[in-house]
Amino acid sequence: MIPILYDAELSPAGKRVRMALWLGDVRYQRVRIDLGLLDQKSEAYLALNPTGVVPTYRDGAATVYDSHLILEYLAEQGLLVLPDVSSGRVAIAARKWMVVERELARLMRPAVYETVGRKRLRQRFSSWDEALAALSRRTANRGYLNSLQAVFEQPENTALIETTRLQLEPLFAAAERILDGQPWLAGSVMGMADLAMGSRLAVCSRLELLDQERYPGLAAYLGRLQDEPCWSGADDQPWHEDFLN
Ligand SMILES: N[C@@H](CCC(=O)N[C@@H](CS)C(=O)NCC(=O)O)C(=O)O
Repeated sequence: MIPILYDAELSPAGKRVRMALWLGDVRYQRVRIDLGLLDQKSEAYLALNPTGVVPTYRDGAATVYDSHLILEYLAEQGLLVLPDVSSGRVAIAARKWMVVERELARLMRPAVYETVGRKRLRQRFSSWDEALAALSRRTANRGYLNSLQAVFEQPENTALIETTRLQLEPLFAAAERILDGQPWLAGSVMGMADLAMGSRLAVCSRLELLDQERYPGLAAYLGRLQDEPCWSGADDQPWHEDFLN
């Protein structure tokens, strides 16, 4: 059976898995989860992945989440030949970057809702009632719905965005220090550490949470990464189908 990747538009977590699948030359089907409609909180999706986020990877009887665990799973399967993977095991140095990425993601989540989250919701729905009617088709859980209602109705909180920028700084600085002496987080060749961090740093930059002028090493790194064939190769994977209609 061909593996399935449940993924969403513009998801950095999905992208890192697609980069790994491209490098491993794995054939798979990409199923679209519409995050704006809360597909990820539907009963059908939560049955696959109770954390209610993308990506999820199904390979025969194995259902694997989150993105870093999927990378480790692919390494274990012998599909990733990378400098920081040996005998199917990901080096601790690379796993530390997985931890850093998770922390970046945790810290910036409220700012993501504050910026693109609110913008997309308001572009899609003209009132909260209209949004609620659509979202309630995916989930009856008031916890999910209430938090989106707050995003929809509240005015922009610019202080939160500034606070997030400051909180992210030590994590950017750690990567900048490493990249001062080597082109990749993994060393002289791109590796698992770069799959773990690259797509997240790109989103930080896109959302203006990472100031490339302040971190020239990260700016150059993002340029190198985007020149790698796996970066664009990951985006070439077409959607096979939508998860829910
Ligand atoms: N630690 C998880 C995080 C995944 C994650 O945050 N996914 C985001 C998209 S990049 C998501 O599905 N957000 C939807 C939501 O929060 O409801 C992983 O790396 O897989």
